Amino acid sequence: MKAINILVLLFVKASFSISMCSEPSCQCNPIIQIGTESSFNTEKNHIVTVTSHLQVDQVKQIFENVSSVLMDDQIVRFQNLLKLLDLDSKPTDCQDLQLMGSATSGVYKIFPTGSSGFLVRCDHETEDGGWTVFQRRTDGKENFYRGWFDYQVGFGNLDGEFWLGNQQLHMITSQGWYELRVDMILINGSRVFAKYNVLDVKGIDEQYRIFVDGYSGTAGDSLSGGRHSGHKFSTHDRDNDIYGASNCAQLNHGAWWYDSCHTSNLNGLYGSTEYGKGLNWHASTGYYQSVSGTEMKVRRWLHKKQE
Ligand SMILES: [Ca+2]
Repeated sequence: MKAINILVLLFVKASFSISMCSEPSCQCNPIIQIGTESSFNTEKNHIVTVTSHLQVDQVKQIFENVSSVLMDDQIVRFQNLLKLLDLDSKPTDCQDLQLMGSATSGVYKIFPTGSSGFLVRCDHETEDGGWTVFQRRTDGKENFYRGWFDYQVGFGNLDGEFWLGNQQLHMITSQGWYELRVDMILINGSRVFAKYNVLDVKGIDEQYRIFVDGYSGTAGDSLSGGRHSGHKFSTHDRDNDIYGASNCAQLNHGAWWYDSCHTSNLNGLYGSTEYGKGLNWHASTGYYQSVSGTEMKVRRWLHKKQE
């Protein structure tokens, strides 16, 4: 496809805010200005500058008219603008909450597609924020050696240690393209992270199989590649691993996307120095050390285009 460089500038009046616009009489009065470079063809020039009392439907129409020539990041910006204008929309993840004005990390309710809503922890501090946290270990107070159902629906305390739930993770990551970030604290206190451009967690029919790719970071890669990506989730009472001789979740006191068995085990036994049973991230800890803190989080980088 011919590369088209379009400068899209979206301005929203300073007076515009979600809270003000909750009033029925409120005039949101958004101003949208779209500047173009010469390569943007004349057919689309009628939207070069739009400054009016646009309604959501009008903006959607503009979006539909130009979406075929927009780059991915520009589509995201347009979708974000639509969310700001659509006062009836509900946040589908922590990134939506951030776009709606939430700036403080904490516990919020989100409404992923097809869900009636559930509480999550949002991280609005790390790397520009907008992260939906699905796993957290801080002090070892929560029991993570749990069975299939607990991992399916989630457990723990969103202000402390928790697993959000495989079903919830699947619902969130099914909404678009998501990236994954794993933040860890080593026993010497230093912080490391592993980030992956792509995360996909399948549903119950595939036993919450994970796909993860595109590593960057400081922790080393202990999750993508053949050891975990492409594998089903296993718990001590459901052996979905490929190790015929035994159950990896039982062997490693955890619950994870094991093959036969792991290079990471962040749901393992907190503080353990026993081989393979601790909160191992092999590239950082090897198999005999645990990390002392973890947070696993996802962030959308592109909505799936409307079918
Ligand atoms: Ca097995």
